[in-house]
Amino acid sequence: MSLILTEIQDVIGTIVINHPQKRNALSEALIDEITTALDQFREQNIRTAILRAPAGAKIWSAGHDVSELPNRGRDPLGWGDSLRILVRAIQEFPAPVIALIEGGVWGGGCEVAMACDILVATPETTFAITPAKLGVPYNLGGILTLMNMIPLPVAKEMLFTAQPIPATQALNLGIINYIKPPEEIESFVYGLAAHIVVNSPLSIAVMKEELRLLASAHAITPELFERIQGLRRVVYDSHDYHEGLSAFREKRKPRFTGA
Ligand code: LCV
Repeated sequence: MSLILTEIQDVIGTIVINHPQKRNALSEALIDEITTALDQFREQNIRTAILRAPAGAKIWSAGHDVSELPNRGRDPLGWGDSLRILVRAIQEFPAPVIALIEGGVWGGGCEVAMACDILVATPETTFAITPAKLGVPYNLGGILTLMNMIPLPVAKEMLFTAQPIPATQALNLGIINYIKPPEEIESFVYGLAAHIVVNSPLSIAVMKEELRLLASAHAITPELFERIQGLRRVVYDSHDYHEGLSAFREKRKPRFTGA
């Protein structure tokens, strides 16, 4: 059974993440379908892609599929992790990707939404960044995304509390471009796409790539990289990481000890 739906209208392609039973948790299978759809859109010269959940969804995405996170001792968010593959596929897609967001966006779902080029959300949308809830060592790419999008004190608050922020706050922070009511969001987003697709796709593709390269152009020494990876390793080797995953699977509150 397909976990997404796709639709093409002229040069606008839509991907609907459609696995409500698991609240659109981003499993490897689901991500594989999205990246395959993006590859097809690329071949079909799609000039704007729209990534959304079904109309009226209460959860846009519950984030990483926690049941697929590796056990203690292995980096859960490494380069080859499927969520990172999806983030790169969106960032490297040679046309704008608009996130049409309804409902809660959790953990890795925030990274996927923030990888999109333009974000439009309904008033009920919330964003929660959750690694601390699970005992997960957040990766450098994820941290950098936050640092590029959110003022540092807010990024810290979101990371440390793991509590959702409302759409109005996300708008004030510039994380999202617009808030639109559910009955208007679709026509608004397709109207935005219509403005994009009449412009030069080559010019847009190059500007998107320029922005991606410049936004990630942070000098980092081997020593700094190894130090951060060493710090992260302490977390994914820890009892806390094991406890976070166990608690999620057993549907109970975690008892973190800091060890
Ligand atoms: C697998 C799920 C999930 C899920 N995975 O429905 O960025 S990081 O570091 O944090 C990264 C590692 C990450 O992204 O981690 C995931 C972060 N996500 C969360 O913390 C959200 C976890 N989910 C929830 O809190 C709730 O499910 C929400 C509030 C999204 C929806 O609540 P609701 O009452 O509507 P249920 O909790 O009953 O979930 C329905 C089914 O979806 C599964 C969940 O286990 C349940 O499965 P069963 O029907 O088999 O019991 N599910 C939800 N989220 N991230 N599975």
